[in-house]
Amino acid sequence: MNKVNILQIGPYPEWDMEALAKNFILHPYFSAEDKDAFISECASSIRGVATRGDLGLNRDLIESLPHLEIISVYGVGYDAVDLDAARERNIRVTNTPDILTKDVADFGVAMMLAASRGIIGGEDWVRSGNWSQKGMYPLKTRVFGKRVGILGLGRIGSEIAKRCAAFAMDIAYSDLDTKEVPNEWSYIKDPRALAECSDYLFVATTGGAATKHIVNKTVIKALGSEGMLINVSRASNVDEEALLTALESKILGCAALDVFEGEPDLNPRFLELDNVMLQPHQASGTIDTRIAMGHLVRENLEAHFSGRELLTPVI
Ligand code: 8YV
Repeated sequence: MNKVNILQIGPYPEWDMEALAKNFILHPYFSAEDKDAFISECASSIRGVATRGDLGLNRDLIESLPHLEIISVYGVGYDAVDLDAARERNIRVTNTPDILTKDVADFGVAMMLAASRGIIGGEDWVRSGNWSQKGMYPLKTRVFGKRVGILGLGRIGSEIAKRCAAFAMDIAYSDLDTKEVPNEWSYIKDPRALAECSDYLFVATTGGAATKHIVNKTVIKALGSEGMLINVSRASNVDEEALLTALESKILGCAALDVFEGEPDLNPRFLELDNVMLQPHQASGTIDTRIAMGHLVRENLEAHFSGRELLTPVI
């Protein structure tokens, strides 16, 4: 296979960049100072794009690449890729599903446990000397046996539910339709009604227009002053303004968030709050998973340019 020119939208781990550069000519868009000049210089040679779930590829960039054939996403979420623009040009799009599911579920449950049991604050209490000076750390919130609501019982939502079931928690879920699940899990179609009967509400839906602000002011209020919202999906699924106002006024008890509007430059109001756990979009961030994600990105590109079937096509 002659080396094909690939536009790389965002950095990958070093090992992935080296592996990609073995079979492709990489054009690092992320390090270009003048991005427009960079694109006009390489646009005519670009046949593939390597991007990330949090970065995607918008219509302007797609339209600026006349010979683009495939967009390979490092991530399961492709909501940041303009699929309509890709379809109009029969451009293929791939993602990296399944291989990150369990790590993302682990991380969501870890955030629930860490925020409820004050694990980060506890570490601080010890390191700051408060334990010896002020005595025992304040008591925190029990997790096992509580009620969990899962918004979006897809691959990640199902794995979160399984893990919570192991904590003897009551499981309820909302999705477009009922799913094949254990009898004791209940289906509640309406997100507000689901929030109303949940102590913990996990947001595990895909991102995009269809689920934008599915967690709105009413849903947040229904979750209530004792409730916790946990988001390991996309910030766009939550009305962030309503969330901030509810956390500031304690209408909502607390939140544990891995994704933010405008990340990594999140709204500074979050930094003022003591009832929110903030994480840097790392739910799939394990070496094992990222190696597998990089591998799948390359395999999809190599398959396409070798005329073989794509491994994980979106379109
Ligand atoms: C990112 C994600 O792709 O899988 C997704 O959709 O959002 C993440 O796994 C990853 O953080 C790389 O940026």
